[in-house]
Amino acid sequence: MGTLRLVLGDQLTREISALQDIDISADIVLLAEVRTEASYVPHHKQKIVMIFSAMRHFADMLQEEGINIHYTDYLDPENTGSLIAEIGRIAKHHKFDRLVVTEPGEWRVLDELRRVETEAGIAVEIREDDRYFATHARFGKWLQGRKSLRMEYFYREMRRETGILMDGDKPAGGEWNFDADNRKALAKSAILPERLRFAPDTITCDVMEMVATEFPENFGDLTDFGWATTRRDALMALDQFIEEILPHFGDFQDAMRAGAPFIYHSLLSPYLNIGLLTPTEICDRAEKAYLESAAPINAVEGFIRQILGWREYVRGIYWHKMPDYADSNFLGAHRPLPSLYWTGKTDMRCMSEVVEQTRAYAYSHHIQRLMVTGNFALLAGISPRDVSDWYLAVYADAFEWVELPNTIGMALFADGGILASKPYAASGAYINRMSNFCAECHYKVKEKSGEDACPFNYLYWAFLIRNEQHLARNPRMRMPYRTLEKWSVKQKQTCMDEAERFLSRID
Ligand code: FAD
Ligand code: DLZ
Repeated sequence: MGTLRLVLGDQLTREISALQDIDISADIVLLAEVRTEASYVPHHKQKIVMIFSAMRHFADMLQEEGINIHYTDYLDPENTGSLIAEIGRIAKHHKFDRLVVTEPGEWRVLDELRRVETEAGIAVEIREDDRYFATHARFGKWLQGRKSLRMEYFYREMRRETGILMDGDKPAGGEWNFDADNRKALAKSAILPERLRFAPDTITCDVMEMVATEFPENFGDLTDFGWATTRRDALMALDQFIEEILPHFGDFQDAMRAGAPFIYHSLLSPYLNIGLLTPTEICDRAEKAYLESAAPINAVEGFIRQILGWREYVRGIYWHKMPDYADSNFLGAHRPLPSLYWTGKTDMRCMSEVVEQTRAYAYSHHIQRLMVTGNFALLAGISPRDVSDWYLAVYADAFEWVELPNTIGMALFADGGILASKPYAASGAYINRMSNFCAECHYKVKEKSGEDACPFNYLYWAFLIRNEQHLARNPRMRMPYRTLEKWSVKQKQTCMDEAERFLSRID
């Protein structure tokens, strides 16, 4: 009797644990395009196209190896619409000793798969996902007895343990962290590299047509679709990044520019998150560039920190804090998500730029997510659940294990400081320093109040006033609260009124 092996849309790695001991003569691999996964949030059209096309290419590759595949096409009239029901459907026609699956990246799906045994009457083996540097047990060990869960401490342990960017027991380049060198604004004259984009092949074109018909109301344009959907193309994107872009990554990591969504970022997160590339191979390539003097230490360390540090750390936090983590709302924020997050219609140029780039590419780089759309949501007191659903829907790389801690913990401080030592709240001055958005904005970034003032300015102070009870004792917030101490009650009330007036008219 064979085994049924389920591969999910973000598990497209040939070496995935669910396939490791496959018996080609007896086993069947199931990949299923299902309504439940395609609509638990209204995914960006490009995200659905990328995942379905990559699933179809992956299934073809396995089939070429002689593996038996059961592929459920989205439009198959017999498609039951859910993973569990698809498992049940195939189990009606074949006898299996068990279902083998690598643990999914989302709590919701894990919970569902745990029910297969009772609901589909088939034994289930859920295997660890070994595509990460830290297992759940390893992260759990790091958490034990710790008061401060700062990423930096975890990252250093990961460096020591993996030997990545280490000179014996010392960090390569003499420092653990070169972040201070990585905050340069982009010069007006800087010419940014042309990015490798991939023209849709026949499989991708078929999926694009289907998505345009089946998901017409979903956010996002398909016109500029250029994501890789095979490992071969994803490796080409990695080559281009390492050779042409990585050397500049560090310096301009926080920079933003109108009409330039990518700057020197890698655009590799969708490939990493669906399994076309692995974190180990990416870190190895970046380290090699440093060792061969093809990229400076601040760029390579900054880049590796994102993958070996942040990516592993947020995954650890997610699995150790779920399911309650999703309901975190430390600051009691309840405002519904304004429609401008979907329409891009606003006079705030930074917000309209980021939303429009998101619509065109299903991508924004980290500082745009954190300091523009995230910062606005934080200052405006938008419900963490609404904000989180938006991020989960609109980015090609969005999967809950990585999206949720970034939104709840990093952008919104909704976990009360588990992930960040202080809220990433900033006024218009920060956006002006790191971008050219403000130059042609309807609002004036230098003005603090009044009809023409940049809303980020008064929203910033109103945020501090509103959350004084929660934040004033935070040692890292001492400076702005000292400034606020000098404000009169009337001044504070005027600021709060101005913020409220703006927010009440936002829709
Ligand atoms: P680069 O800047 O080139 O960074 C290299 C790699 O490091 C990325 O590919 C990514 O794998 C990893 N990385 C960088 N920053 C982080 C981080 N904070 N957490 C985890 N990994 C990181 N990232 C996702 O992969 N999926 C998400 O759904 C997601 N949602 C986010 C939501 C918010 C509110 C914020 C503030 C950040 C979010 N991030 C998410 C993290 C980060 O913004 C993206 O990983 C990054 O923008 C992807 O673009 P890139 O590949 O060009 O990254
Ligand atoms: C995101 C996504 C989408 C849009 N569709 C599917 C699908 O039809 N079938 C599938 O197996 N996976 C899909 N995925 C990815 C899953 O949502 C992802 O595997 C879970 O969220 C766990 O991370």
